[in-house]
Amino acid sequence: MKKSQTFELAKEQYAELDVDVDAALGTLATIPLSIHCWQGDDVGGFERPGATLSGGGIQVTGNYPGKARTVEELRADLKETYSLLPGSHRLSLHASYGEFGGELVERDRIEPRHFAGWIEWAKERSLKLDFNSTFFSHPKANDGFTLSSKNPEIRDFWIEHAKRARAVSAAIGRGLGSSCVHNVWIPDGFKDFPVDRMGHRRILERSLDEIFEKEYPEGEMKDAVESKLFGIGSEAYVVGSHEFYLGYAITRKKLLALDMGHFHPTELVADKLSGILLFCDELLLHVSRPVRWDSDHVVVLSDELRMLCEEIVRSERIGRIHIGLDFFDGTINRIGAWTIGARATLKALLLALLEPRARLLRAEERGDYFERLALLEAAKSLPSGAVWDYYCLRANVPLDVEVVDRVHDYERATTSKRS
Ligand code: RNT
Ligand code: ZN
Repeated sequence: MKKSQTFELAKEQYAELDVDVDAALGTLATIPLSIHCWQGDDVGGFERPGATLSGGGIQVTGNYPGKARTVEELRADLKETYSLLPGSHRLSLHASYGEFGGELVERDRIEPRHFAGWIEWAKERSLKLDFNSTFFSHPKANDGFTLSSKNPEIRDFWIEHAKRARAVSAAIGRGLGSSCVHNVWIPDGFKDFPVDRMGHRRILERSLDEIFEKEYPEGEMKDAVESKLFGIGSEAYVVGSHEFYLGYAITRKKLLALDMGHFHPTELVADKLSGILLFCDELLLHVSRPVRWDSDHVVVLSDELRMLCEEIVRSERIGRIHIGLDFFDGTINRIGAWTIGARATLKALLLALLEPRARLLRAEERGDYFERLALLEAAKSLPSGAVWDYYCLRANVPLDVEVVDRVHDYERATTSKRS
């Protein structure tokens, strides 16, 4: 049977449950993912040749050959990745990925001109960019504190870095005509039980206030703050905890960033959205897959991801929820990793858009929880695969199994040639 026929049959089956498949696909096409640049080179960046991720309580494992070593290689790999994804998506850059022309530009000296090449490149492709300050892989982050450091010299250095990252973000947003989401994540914390929990949090509050003093038009940039439960070396205490940033984001009208790996293992980010959205206008998500800890595994179509996307769709605030990806696996083909994670996220969104929502809601409101459960179970085996395939075909991108050959071809032709 032809793909278009299976799609038509699938549509009929969904229509029986009052689900409008065309409308679902129409909505899906409007949702951009902010693809993280750092899967391409294991969070290395371009500050120094051969830079690797260090410090900051995050880790990449694996030495699969072919990682991007230069900005040109990273751009080529991104181009290949985007060609494997249906829809138009954004790119999330870290400050450490600037083009510094072979010179060592300190983090507190970065300027929009170091990102002009990215802006040009993005413009040519009608791609929009998001940005991140980089508070790790740096000698001034080695003692475990940045913005919440009690040492004013360290603290001021990082405050200046973040101010400049905001200026870069605003330049990006202006240049590309799309507000750039600037995210702040700091690794600050203690390995063992501290005595001055409040002290560091108070310092962080002040540092952030100083960073955000300058206001930029919303159309140019928006700030997000990302919380975390623990990191390697900050097991007992993380300054930027969820409670801290929830309070901060609400009182300062900032975006709260929720990373799926930054909570207790049984906590669901999905459950948090509706509570937070009542008090915060906008959110940033870091879609990730923690395996036992914040391990940043490649995202797959897991229950957690499905539930998250269901809540995004059900909230009816899709336009205000910025969906960023955050995983990095150095043990497998990196273009493959990007593609699997991004496509899994899109699929989860599609499944959520195909939910027989009106019927589910009626069952719930009638108190018929058997019917609610039965419908949720039935929805799992509805022909969403046929809808997804059709969506990919229509967008002129490969089907899931065809991705395998495409990634292997690119590997043979390109990444395997890198030493
Ligand atoms: C770290 C945070 C942060 C980073 C990226 C590289 O735990 O999740 O978002 O992963 O900034
Ligand atoms: Zn994150």
